[in-house]
Amino acid sequence: MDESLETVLVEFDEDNGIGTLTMNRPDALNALSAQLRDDIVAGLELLEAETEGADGVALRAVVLEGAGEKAFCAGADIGGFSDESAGDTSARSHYDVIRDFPAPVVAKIDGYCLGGGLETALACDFRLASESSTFGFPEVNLGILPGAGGVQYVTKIAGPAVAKELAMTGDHISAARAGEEGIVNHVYADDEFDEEVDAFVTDLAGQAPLAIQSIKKSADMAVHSGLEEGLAYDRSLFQELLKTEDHAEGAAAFAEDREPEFEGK
Ligand code: CO8
Repeated sequence: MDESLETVLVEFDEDNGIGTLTMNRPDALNALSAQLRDDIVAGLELLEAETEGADGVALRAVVLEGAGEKAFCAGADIGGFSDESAGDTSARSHYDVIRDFPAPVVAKIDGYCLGGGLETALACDFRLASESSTFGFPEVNLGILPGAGGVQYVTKIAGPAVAKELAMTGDHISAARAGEEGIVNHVYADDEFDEEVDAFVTDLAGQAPLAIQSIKKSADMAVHSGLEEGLAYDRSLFQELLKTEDHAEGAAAFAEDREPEFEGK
């Protein structure tokens, strides 16, 4: 499948189950206009609809990337602040849709990752960055704060001092520093970036999809629940996974000393 929405390109590779969404406003460094935010949601819905109903789980992972050479995303579209829904917190946002999406979403970050762009990356399950990427919350320079959970998430990941430094200074930090602080999972050399990301996502897409879905739910639960509640939730997920064909396949493959072939059943 290859679809072109107004500001997002959508691809699905049936061979490996990997979907790709490309934010496609390179002249504006992929700034999040209302159209782009809507198209990210529409693109994810399209991927989900196109792949459902097949035998097992066809969509195994989604890569979210930015078009052009300079940016993953430079944040909210500054020109569109006053007349659109950038501050509307009532609607289900693209951040919510990414967080709740059944397949893991990997932010492939090559260049600027700022403001709402960093918050978009933080809504993803993984952040993989090229070494020349830069990160920051420049909102303070506009007299606002990162309104889509940026301070909350960075505080949980890296502690309040790092979150306050980013959000109060508006300074950019390097990919290396973002890696040290745990804000990104991996930082790769620029000339190896595409191939390293491909390898990471291909591995992810080959894992048992129902287990992956449960692990996503479990980790997200841990962010906002108490330990007892989280442990009970994990026990119920575990009992469900024990009943799946994927579990039987994983155990059989181990016993037979071969690679498992998971179908998401
Ligand atoms: N919005 C709109 N256009 C942008 C944005 C943006 N955020 N960032 C860059 N552009 C445009 C520029 O205007 C320029 O357009 P043109 O060529 O027509 O003049 C083009 O992209 C290229 O940009 P530059 O020439 O500035 O490129 P540089 O390499 O010199 O600089 C920077 C790159 C450092 C990224 C610089 O463009 C910059 O500082 N951009 C603004 C970044 C910013 O402040 N982002 C935060 C916005 S606020 C936000 O994200 C809040 C989210 C809250 C969500 C709340 C939900 C409830």
